[in-house]
Amino acid sequence: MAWNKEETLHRSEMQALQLARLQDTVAYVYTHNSHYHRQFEKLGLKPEDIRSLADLKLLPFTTKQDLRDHYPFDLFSAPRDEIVEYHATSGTTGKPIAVGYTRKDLDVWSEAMGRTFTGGGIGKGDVVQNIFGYGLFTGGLGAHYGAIRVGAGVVPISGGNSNKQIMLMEDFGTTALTSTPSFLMHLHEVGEEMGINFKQLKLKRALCGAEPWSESMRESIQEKYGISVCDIYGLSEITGPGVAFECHEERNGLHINEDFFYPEIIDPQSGEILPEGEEGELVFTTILKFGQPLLRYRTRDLSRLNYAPCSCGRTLVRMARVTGRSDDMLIIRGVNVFPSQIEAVILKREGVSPHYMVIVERKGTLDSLRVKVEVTEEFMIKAAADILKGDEFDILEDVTAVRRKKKNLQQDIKDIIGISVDIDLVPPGSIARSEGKAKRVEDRRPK
Ligand code: DLL
Repeated sequence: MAWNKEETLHRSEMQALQLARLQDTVAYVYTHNSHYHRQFEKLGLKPEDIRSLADLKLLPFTTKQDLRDHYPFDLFSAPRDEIVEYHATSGTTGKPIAVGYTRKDLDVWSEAMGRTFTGGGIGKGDVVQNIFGYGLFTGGLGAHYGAIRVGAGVVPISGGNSNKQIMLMEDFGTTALTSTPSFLMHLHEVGEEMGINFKQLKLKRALCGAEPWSESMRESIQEKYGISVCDIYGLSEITGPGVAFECHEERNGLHINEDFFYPEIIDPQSGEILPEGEEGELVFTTILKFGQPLLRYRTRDLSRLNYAPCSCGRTLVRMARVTGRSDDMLIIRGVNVFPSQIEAVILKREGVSPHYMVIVERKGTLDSLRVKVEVTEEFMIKAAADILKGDEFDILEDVTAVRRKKKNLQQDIKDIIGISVDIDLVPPGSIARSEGKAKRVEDRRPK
């Protein structure tokens, strides 16, 4: 059963609603945001030119770079005093991307998440242990609002702290989990070591998302916990979680809340709109958003659309599980990381060169990052001279210098990307040079 009647509209009713909202949005950003106003002028476009949904293709794309260039608030359309909540996410270099919500935006977000919880079979009477991080990340608060909207009881434990997670599951009688899939895999491992049999707890369901994952990982989590798991998708720029969700009845594609977020699939190279069913880059236009509405936002996520109504009764268009990205963004334990952020730190440091490699590995069930960086000739000469001076004390000094350099780099990178990395300092020239585009990432995670 759907949460809201908009989820089951006839296609023609949905399209009428979408067009009305799109036209309002276009008029609103044209009059309220100078970036979009300028873009319209450049294209010789007026809001009245958008007469049908097909006219969407006349509108300019918005990219992560646009958000970065207008950091923090220049893409907001609402006045600052109407913004009641802020979040932020990784940009491609040092600065994050900021997003802001008006009261009405929070209401729409909660509604989108209410549908997501209902789709996942979670509602009144459930105890939801919300493992998504609270803070600037949208996962924690987004899931929190959704749980409250459907009348479930929410335990706002946030991420980490495996022992306490397990204790609360037992003591509070948790029935539903909201988490990144990788953390649930990890938590199970910890629980097993403690002799916990998760199947004897009251757990029934989970909503997982915020990172790419596979059908086999779903099966594994379901089997380990004895629960049913739905995939949920979203991104901060559009709203956070709640852009699309699977229904527990079918679990065959994610229903997009398309009366709030209008989807298109484009060819990532040419920008052309692709026909239904073809894989390409997902693009969203927010059609009921006031703080920071975005036109044709390029998500870089690869997926497909399916307009056939679902046997669950919902008519919302479905997107296929996200299979990858058309850029180099990595998602490590739910945290978005761009190699360029790491590069920005390396370029600022003395003693290391811009030759580096980011290695993604899976240790046990958790993903980890290792950064291999070449030190400079000068650093080597200085280190060698220290060693050649001969006595043990100098060698120790040198070891300390290397250790200090590693530690500083580690801290700087953590400050920017938010997670710890291992650093390998290697001699100049030891990282393979490529002839074309430099290969900066080696993803050793099992597929
Ligand atoms: O990850 C919002 C979210 C929170 C979604 C909790 C689901 C659950 P960001 O941090 O802005 O927002 O990261 C957005 O994460 O563009 C995708 O690349 C990826 N992503 C999110 N959900 C999924 C998913 C949140 N179910 C970026 N499958 C997106 C694959 C996902 N990738």
